[in-house]
Amino acid sequence: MNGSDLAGRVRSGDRRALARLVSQIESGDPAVDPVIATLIDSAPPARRIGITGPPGAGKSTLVDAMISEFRSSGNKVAVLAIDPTSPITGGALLGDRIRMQGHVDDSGVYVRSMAARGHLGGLSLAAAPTIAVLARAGFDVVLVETVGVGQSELEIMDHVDSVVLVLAPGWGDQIQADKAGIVEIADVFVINKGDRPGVDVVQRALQERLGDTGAPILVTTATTGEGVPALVEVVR
Ligand SMILES: Nc1nc2c(ncn2[C@@H]2O[C@H](COP(=O)(O)OP(=O)(O)O)[C@@H](O)[C@H]2O)c(=O)[nH]1
Ligand SMILES: [Mg+2]
Repeated sequence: MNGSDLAGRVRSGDRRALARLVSQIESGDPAVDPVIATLIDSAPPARRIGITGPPGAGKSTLVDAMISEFRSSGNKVAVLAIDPTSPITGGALLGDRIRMQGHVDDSGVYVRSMAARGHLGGLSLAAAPTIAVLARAGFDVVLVETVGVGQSELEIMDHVDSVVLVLAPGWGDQIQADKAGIVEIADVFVINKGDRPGVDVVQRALQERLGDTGAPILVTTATTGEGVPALVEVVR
């Protein structure tokens, strides 16, 4: 298959072609560069939404609930889940896949995991073209989940249209510290685990930090889906 054939197949929604292309990107194969260029030239990107925040805040659960919400209005959704704690594909990545398992039989949903370690030249070198490709592969929305801790995770957020920072009760101090600078790059703020005590503490810490920037602060309970329609309304 030549490059333009592969690009055409990816655009038409051929999942096997898409999976192959992403694997080639991950392995650093330079042969894919013209294919990516063709895809980028072929169409404007789908809506790209970054979901970031500390480990355990409920990002993957929230992504799963967002998928359901997007699907209920007929949108096709691709997910790129990136986990820096996983050496290859184990650990939390497996958990993320299980969390999004409810959508495996849905042809309108595509979930791809990517381990953060082991990418020559840095994670965003593989993530950026993958996001570009997913955004031209027949989906309406691309959700990118990263753990908001390191510099490379932050860099990935340069490649999305909108950044959602997910926090949970107990993470108020994280807002003050924020060594990575994630608060600056986020457009939308979510306090997840709305069913747990301490939402108001995080809310106040966020309001103090954000001042009157007008950035939306939403409360969700990802496990029940509460607040998720409002979130999707803001980011779509
Ligand atoms: N009580 C409660 N637990 C939640 C909520 N959202 C996620 N969790 C739980 O929090 C844990 C971490 O969730 P996960 O989505 O893996 O977080 P991630 O590391 O940010 O991706 C899991 O046990 C989830 O079931 C929520 O809204 N309420
Ligand atoms: Mg996760």
